Amino acid sequence: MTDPWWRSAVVYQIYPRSFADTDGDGIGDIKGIRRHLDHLEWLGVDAVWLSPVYRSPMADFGYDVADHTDVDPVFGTLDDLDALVAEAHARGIRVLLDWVSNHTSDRHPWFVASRAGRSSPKRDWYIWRDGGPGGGPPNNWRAAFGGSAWSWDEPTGQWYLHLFLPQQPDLNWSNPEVVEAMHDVLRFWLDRGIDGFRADVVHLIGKDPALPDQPPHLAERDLVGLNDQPGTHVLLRGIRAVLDSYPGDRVMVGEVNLETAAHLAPYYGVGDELHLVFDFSLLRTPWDAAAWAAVVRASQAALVHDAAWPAWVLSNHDQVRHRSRYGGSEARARLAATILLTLRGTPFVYAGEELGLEDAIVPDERRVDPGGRDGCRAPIPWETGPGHGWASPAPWLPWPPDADRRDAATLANDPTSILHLYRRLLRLRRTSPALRAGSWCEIEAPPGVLAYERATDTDRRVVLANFGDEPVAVPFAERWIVDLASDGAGADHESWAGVVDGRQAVILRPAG
Ligand code: TEU
Repeated sequence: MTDPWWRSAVVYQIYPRSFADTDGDGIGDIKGIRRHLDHLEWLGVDAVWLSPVYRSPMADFGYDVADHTDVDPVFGTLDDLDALVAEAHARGIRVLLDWVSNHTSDRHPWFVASRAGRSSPKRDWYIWRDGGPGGGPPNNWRAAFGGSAWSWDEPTGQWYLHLFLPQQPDLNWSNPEVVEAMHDVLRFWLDRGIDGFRADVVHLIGKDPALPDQPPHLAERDLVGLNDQPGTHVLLRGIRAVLDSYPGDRVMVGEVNLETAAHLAPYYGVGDELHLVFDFSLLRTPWDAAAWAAVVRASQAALVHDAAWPAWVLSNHDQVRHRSRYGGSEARARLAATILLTLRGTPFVYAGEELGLEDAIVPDERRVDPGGRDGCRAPIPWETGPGHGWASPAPWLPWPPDADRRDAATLANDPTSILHLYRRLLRLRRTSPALRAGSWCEIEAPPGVLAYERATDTDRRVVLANFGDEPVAVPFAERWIVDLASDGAGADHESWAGVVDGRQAVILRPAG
């Protein structure tokens, strides 16, 4: 059996609002994505994941879905989306959609019906409860963006649960009608040729039926204990069965926001739950070789089942971009990209990281996200000059720093740019079985250097990443050739001199 495509893929995340605007409203649209497929093909990505493009009141910029089977007019039409899928497929690029599994918009017809009355046939599609003993919320759960996770509905005299905004009521997945309706949403898109989904906070769908209070020591943190429920696994098996009933290795990558790889492993089941589970550990790891090594080791130790293939992430639309997290250093961003794209697992690249973008500085009066995540959602600069290739010179968020020098066109013309580094890394992965599918094994190196080998029976690569600022000698008995250096220094394909420079990563292959 050959490996499914997604095990050797590089997936590129597009936040459609911020990608490219063609109609001049300052908001990115689907036509904008179509216009830049050349960039994606040239870069060499295998698949794109689009953050939500469904009809939405945009309280959470699309993560509040009001119609799962139509496109919001701000992004275009269903025809535009079909055209995008066809054009991407023609270039060998697969398309994943975001499937917002845990909640809908409060304007979704399901919730409108649910809140219409206690005897509504859809009442039980969401999570309604009477007040607690003192008349307050039913329990002490907090919503992700602050405040209680419960809102009072005056006309029907009950509270409804929302782990995110009040405009995002949680679906009741213990109701089989909800399960069926959400499976139908998947089928709608699978029938249209969508290659898979990124499942938003999918670990939250199974809830402890008792809805117990959060233990006080966890009260201000994510609802980890309460969110990691056995019932979720039953639901994930049902979801998996829907995908696997289609040909073509459709994929479900789950956003499971739990602490460690050990928490993530059960979400793969025995190859009968999620195909991939994001590991966000690197997003939380300081700039330290030993800490990075510990993260990768923990993943290796936890994901022991054959079907449990890692999925690595450095940046996304919820977190400060990694170059900003690393103090703005492009050298560090290059080193991190070299690791991301040579680890064992499926890497996810967030649009703009290939340009080395930092978060935008967003003045208070321009902040729009209830979760404070505007900076990493700054528009992508495609060209120099006003508008940077956007149809409107004034997009919905400010441009990222250096937009005039970090636009895609400028960097494409500079073979030493970070954009070319990403492209070379993607090519190298394609041509190296070891990098695509090989084992991962840490090798001994001086402190401050993360060193590992990727190997199959026929191919071997060594990666050395020097997190420090000074050159470090790494003695090896064998002779090695430099496949690629993250800073582009020295001629590639030369014999390796045995020293890795400060803030440099190198990929080596055996000589001869
Ligand atoms: O995010 C889930 C989530 O819990 C976080 O990443 C959260 O946004 C972060 O902790 C706040 O700093 C997913 C989506 O990626 C996010 O954009 C949505 O807002 C959220 O679910 C609700 O759908």
